[in-house]
Amino acid sequence: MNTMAAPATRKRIGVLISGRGSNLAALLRNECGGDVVVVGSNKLDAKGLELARDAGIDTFAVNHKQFPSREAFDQSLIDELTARSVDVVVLAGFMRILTPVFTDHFAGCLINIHPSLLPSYPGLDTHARALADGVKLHGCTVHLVTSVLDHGPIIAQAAVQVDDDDTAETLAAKVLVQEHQILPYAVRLLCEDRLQVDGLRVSIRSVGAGLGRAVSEAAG
Ligand code: NHR
Ligand code: GAR
Repeated sequence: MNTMAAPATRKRIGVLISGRGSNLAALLRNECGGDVVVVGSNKLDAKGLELARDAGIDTFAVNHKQFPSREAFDQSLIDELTARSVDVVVLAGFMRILTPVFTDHFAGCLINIHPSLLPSYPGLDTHARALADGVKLHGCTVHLVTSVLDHGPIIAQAAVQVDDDDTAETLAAKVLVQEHQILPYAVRLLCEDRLQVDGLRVSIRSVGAGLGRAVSEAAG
């Protein structure tokens, strides 16, 4: 009898951006457990859209200003993403707050890279705020997105030291290097169904845990 579990199909990933797309590039450079099939933006001129097109990836842009409400904008994003049968959505420098219309639709398959060590510094302008507070450690967080801004279950974090001569720009550059490490890692965990979520706590199942169970069950 064949006790091998069927290989799971690769997840179809949609990435939402608003700007240059360096985190998108990190996803394309690294194995992240799935395939980036579409990149969308609320900014028609986002540099990251060009990067995606150059890589042969489908793109769309929807100008949020052309919608009567945040909910209507969110619904158009859902329509674009579901038209491409996306399983996982990654916010990679996406700058529009999403309503429950969107976060409920993609609950559990939606993640964000945020440039601070959450729960410190949710929201915008994180590097300048961290410097002004005199913190000695700063960093980035990948979390599952819920309707509460920058407050979903944390999947991965990385810290950097704040040096005396850091400016918001030098600090952002140091944090960005870490973002490019932890985002592909976290997307891979999500795509491989390895996240176990209990309230705000996320634990990571070891590789093959599911396969081992499937094999032992099949073997009786
Ligand atoms: N939506 C929900 N519901 N939950 C989260 O955790 C989200 C989210 C949407 C985006 C990214 C986030 C970040 O990592 C993100 C997380 C935009 C703003 C913001 O204030 C805040 C946080 C984040 C993204 N946006 C303004 C707005 O009115 C517009 C700002 C601008 O265009 O520059 O939407 O930090
Ligand atoms: C990244 O630093 C990301 O963490 C941040 O924007 C930058 C996007 O860079 N996200 C937010 O501030 C979300 N509010 P990228 O376009 O080069 O990936």
